[in-house]
Amino acid sequence: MQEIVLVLSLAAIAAVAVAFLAVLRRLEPAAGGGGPTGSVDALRGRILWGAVIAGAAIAVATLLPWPHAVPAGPGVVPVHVRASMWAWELDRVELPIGVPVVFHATSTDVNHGFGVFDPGGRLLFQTQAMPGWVNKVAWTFTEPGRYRVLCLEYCGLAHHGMMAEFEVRGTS
Ligand SMILES: [Cu+2]
Repeated sequence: MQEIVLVLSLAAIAAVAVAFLAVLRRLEPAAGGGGPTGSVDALRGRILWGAVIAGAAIAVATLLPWPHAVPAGPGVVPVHVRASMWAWELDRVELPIGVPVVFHATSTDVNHGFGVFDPGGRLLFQTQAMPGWVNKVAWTFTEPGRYRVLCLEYCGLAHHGMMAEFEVRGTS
């Protein structure tokens, strides 16, 4: 499903780009080109293409590593997360340090935001917990301690009380 959405999005982006380029090609050069207006147009064009290239570079750099592969295999610890108004169910509450952990998050009712906070209260990562869908998010813990799960998507009256905890311990 996500691959279909990606392909459709890329096709739509390509269609918009083709239309944009077709309009650019049909534009007539400024009257009396070469004069002051021509140089302003040339500068505008350089700024536009500079912005396009910078935007593409920033988008790619912030999406790395690509393509967001979720680790799998015998060394990976799976944790199944089920959200419902207004509680979290995790099938493991003790997790190891230094090993990839993959959280499989889903919901039994409405959308919830699965957010994991370190012992200092800093948000480490989050994903949506959605009914009828499993979102996977991978994390390798580096510090022991008690971590908290909070809901980051408003889901009703007791949303603020929707929390859980798990312990991260060294493997030795
Ligand atoms: Cu909520």
